[in-house]
Amino acid sequence: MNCQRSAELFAEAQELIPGGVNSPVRACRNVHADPLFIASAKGSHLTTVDGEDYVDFLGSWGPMLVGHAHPDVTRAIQQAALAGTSYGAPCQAEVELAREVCAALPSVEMVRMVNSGTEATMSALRLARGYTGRDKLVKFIGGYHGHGDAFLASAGSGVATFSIPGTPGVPASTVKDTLLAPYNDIEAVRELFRRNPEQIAAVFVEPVAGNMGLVLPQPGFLNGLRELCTRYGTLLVFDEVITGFRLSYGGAQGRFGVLPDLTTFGKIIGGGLPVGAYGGSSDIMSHVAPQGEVYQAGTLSGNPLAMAAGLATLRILKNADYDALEKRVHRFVMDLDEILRNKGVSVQIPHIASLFSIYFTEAPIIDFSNVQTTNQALFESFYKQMREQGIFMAPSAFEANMLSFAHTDDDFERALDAALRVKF
Ligand code: HOZ
Repeated sequence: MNCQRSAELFAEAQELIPGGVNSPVRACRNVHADPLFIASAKGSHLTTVDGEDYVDFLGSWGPMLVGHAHPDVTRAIQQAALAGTSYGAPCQAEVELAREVCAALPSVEMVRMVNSGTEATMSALRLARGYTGRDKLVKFIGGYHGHGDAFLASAGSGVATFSIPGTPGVPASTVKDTLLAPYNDIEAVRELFRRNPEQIAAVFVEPVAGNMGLVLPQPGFLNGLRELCTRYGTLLVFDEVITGFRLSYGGAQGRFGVLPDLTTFGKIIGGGLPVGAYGGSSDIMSHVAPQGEVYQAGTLSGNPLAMAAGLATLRILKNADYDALEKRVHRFVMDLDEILRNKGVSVQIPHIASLFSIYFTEAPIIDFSNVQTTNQALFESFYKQMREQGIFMAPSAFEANMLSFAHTDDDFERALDAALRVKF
């Protein structure tokens, strides 16, 4: 594949933007590749500035569940733009999107729109602290909830990808209240509660972990968290920034039947525009200013373009056949697994709904310590050879691939053909 123009732009970008990118993982450093610069995207495909076509398995890290440039979404954005791009005053689309979100998730009676998943989790943490009058939070090792200070202890995503131990700039006093447990380890969480009774404001969890690669919750884990939080008066916060509207229309909570106290959203609810949100019961959400005293604000929150894109996306998803997509993804993963095993490598490909990750290991993946022992050299080799053949995948073993309703059988075939040609 020709990458010459991408390389030129990357060289220029590195003079102007730290690392040449506006978000670390996309720099592809840990797989020793340069990023591809994208000129356009349509459906399940990306076209680079060099005019090369790629099947997109990354989906912009999650938002593109209906595919790129879906005509309904594009039209909604165009119409909204003609009516002005920001008012700093309420608009009807905010109410409509809030109604749609509340209708989709029984645990959410009120929702506040923000501009990113990071903002959503930071705001949810403040609300949980304000509501409970407690300071501590529990998060899971390898779990990622955006780049808010309190969450950057043993975080996943880029923090894991680049093995950043603790981020300079985050005061020790800020993370001292962040308690850590291994993902899927309910006993460890129980112990944290025993040692810190009446001090834990919230347990933050990705109901399916998607930022240490994909790690599925073990049976009983989410229910166990629900029971502990209820017993200790702690808020259970599901970070559904990745899983919201993806695992099912009702998110991971709809799929697993475990209801959190607060939910954070991002990605899909903005239809590819910058949106995040957090929501929960009216009782808890009424503590947010100006109804309550927990302050949180944003000039572009509820932005009319972003609301229009989110609404159009949810309207498509409401009638989408999630089961059919999951079956197609499952078949693809099974075929890929067989192809790779026939090459003599050990591989695990956990998958659920339209998400999957590839780990080169024989050991089952239960938590971040398992992910850390996977073979990174094999991952790098696989990633590069797939990319060279036009398959654009998550550029880190600590991230998940995110497929869409736009992926065709041809796309899957092309990826399987590419995998057949990979040499280890
Ligand atoms: N936080 C994203 C991965 N989990 C990365 C987003 C990006 O680099 O665009």
